[in-house]
Amino acid sequence: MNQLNNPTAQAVDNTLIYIFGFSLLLLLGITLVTIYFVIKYRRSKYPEPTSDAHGSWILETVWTVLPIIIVMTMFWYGWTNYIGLTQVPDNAMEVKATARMWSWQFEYPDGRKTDKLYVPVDKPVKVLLHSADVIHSFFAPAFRIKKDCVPGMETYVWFKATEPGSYDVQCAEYCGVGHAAMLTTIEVLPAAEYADWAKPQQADQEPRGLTVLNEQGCIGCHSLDGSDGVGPSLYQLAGKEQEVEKDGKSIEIKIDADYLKRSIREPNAEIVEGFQPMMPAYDQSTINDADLQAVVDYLLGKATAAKAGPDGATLIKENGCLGCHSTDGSESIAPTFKGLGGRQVTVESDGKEITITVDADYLRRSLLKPNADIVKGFSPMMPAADNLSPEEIDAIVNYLLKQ
Ligand code: HEC
Ligand code: HEC
Ligand SMILES: [Cu+2]
Repeated sequence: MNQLNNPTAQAVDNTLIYIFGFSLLLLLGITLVTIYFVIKYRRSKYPEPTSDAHGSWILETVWTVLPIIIVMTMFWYGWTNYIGLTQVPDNAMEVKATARMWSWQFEYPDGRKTDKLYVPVDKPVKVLLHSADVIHSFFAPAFRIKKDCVPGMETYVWFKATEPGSYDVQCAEYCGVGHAAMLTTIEVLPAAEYADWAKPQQADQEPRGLTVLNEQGCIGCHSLDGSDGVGPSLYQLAGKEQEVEKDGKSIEIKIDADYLKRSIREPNAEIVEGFQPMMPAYDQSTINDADLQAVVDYLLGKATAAKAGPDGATLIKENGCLGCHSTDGSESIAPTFKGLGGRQVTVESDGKEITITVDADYLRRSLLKPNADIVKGFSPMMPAADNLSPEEIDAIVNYLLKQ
């Protein structure tokens, strides 16, 4: 709570100060006048009433009209500022927030998911609030915004941060044993840093094979888009039949990893029909075996698939698993993930107690049908991970097996 000059905080604070200011003024004024009269007209000094007033229309009008004006301005002030909290500026960026026992997940328009809310400074943000289970409440004190997240219903809040920083978000609706831990932050980044954060991470994830092709100048003779140059295009080679000249004879070869490795290490062993034998040989000292493998994987279309796959460590963070499970061995409401692969667990299955060694099947079942086997000593409160794709489930299972 280090900054309050943002629009929503100002709206709420101004209304509060206005109402509180008048209340304080009236409290002090009335108390002081009361004390003054009590002392001044005390009985020892004036045993008999001294005044004989029978009414004053001026006084009555003033003390009726003045309070009406005061409470009506309080209402007007409160009303307009409340409306301001519900009217989202047109240029607002939308983020979907999902509350679940006991974590927050934020989903951005490009599909990216995080457990903290990342936003650029000086940009209005509309947060669409959802709940995956019970009622939670999104409370960001620095922006003076608080709204319930209700299952089956969409609510929203908006805010605009005017200074970079990290601002607390807390669940403000008691939602079970993990409620107090249902904390996260709004990370407000300077515009340039946010753009950096939001840009697709393509550059970093370029497959190694492609990097080698560029670095070694292969692209000077080979295209990657299907057009032939000095050498044949390296586009979609996997499984292709290639006419080559080998020992003076023309034969047909099916392109596979061995053939590709040979084409690079000894390009003159087989010459592709229609091309000159002018490709230089690349030996171990130029392209080592690991890079050769990376190039071959890339040319066979394997590298990209492996790279783009979801990552288990990120998935368990994004999907709120760490709201209940730990990775450091500590246990409260749910078993820890530490040492899970190969662990012996005692579970209750159809009312019987059985001991199981944790393997991929068991983990998959735990995720998709968490109530089929209940780990002994814990309550059946794990939600089914049925919002995850099969690839994501696999990635999580592989990750958990290695814990
Ligand atoms: C000076 C131009 C040149 C350079 C540089 C070059 N090549 Fe070649 N490459 C060729 C030619 C010409 C052929 C076809 C004749 C042959 O088979 O040797 C060829 C054939 C190939 C083939 C067989 C393609 C097929 O369709 O069967 C592969 C694979 C290949 N090159 C990969 C590479 C890689 C990887 C590099 C970089 C490490 C590279 N080339 C660098 C000229 C080049
Ligand atoms: C609301 C709390 C909660 C959340 C969120 C949660 N779990 Fe669980 N999980 C539990 C509890 C409690 C158990 C033990 C009882 C049972 O077996 O159902 C459990 C059991 C498991 C088990 C079996 C563990 C063992 O020791 O045999 C696995 C695996 C698991 N959870 C993975 C996950 C993953 C992955 C996620 C995120 C997609 C997740 N859980 C989200 C509460 C939770
Ligand atoms: Cu909550």
